[in-house]
Amino acid sequence: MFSKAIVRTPCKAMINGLTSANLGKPDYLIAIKQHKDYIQALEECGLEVTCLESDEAFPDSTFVEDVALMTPHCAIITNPGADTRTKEIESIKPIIESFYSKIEEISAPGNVEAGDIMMVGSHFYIGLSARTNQQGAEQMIEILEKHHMTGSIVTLTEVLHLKTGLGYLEDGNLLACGEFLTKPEFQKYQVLAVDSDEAYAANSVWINGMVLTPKGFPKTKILIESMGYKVREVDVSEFQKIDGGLSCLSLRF
Ligand code: CIR
Repeated sequence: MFSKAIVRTPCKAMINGLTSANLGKPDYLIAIKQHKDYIQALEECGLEVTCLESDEAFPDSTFVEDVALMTPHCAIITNPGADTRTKEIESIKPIIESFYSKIEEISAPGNVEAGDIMMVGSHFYIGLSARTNQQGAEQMIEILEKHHMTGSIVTLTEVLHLKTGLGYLEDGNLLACGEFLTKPEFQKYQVLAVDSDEAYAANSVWINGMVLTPKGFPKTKILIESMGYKVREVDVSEFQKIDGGLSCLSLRF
C-alpha cells in the first residue's frame, strides 16, 4: 500500500519537452487542468500529495518519476540519461530527504531514469533503454541488494521507458504490450495484453487497489475492470504529446 505521492506542477516550458510522439505541442492551460485532476485521482486513492512548484529551467520536470526510485527501505536518486534532465535531481533531492532517512544515488557513468524500473514486491525490473545504461542498472541492483531487495535487467528496443509498455497491477497481473508480451521473464505473471492501438494505456498504475488509467482507451479499461479492479480514468492527453505516461507524473511511496 502507498500513503504518499510527490508531483510537480508542469512548467510553461513543457511545450518544449522531449518527444518523439508527433502529436503536436501540448496546450499548457489544459495540461494544468489535467494535472489538477491527476492530483485529485491520487487523493481518491488515499494518498497525501505533495505538489512541488513548477521549474521553468526543466521542460520535462513534471515527470518526477524518472528522477528517483522510492522503495520501502530507501530512496535512490537516479542520474537521468537525457542531458536536459540530468540536473532535475538537484531540486528533488531535498524533498526526498524530508521523507527518507536512507538515500542512495546513481552516479556517472551510470545513467538511470526510474520510468525504466518496475516494482514487483521486493524485486525491481530495470529496463536498458536510451536513458538507462548497463552501469546504471548494475549500480541500481547493487543498491537494492544492499537494502535486501533484488533487481534484474530487461532489454527493450521499441519504447522510451520500460513502463511505457508495462504496468504491474499487483496480484500477479501484468499489463503489457508490444515487445513485452513475449518476454520470458514475464510469463510467470498473468499477462493482460493491451492492443497495439491502445499501447499508451499499458502505462496504467495500481494504487491501493484502484487502477488509474489514461482516458480514451476503452478496451484497456474493460480489460482491467474484467480483472476485478476499480478503474479511475485520468485525461493526460497533453502529457502524452511529450511522451509522458500516467506513472511518470508522480512518485508514489
Ligand atoms: C522525456 O522524454 O523524458 C519526457 N518528455 C517524458 C518522460 C516520461 N517519463 C516516463 O515515461 N517515465
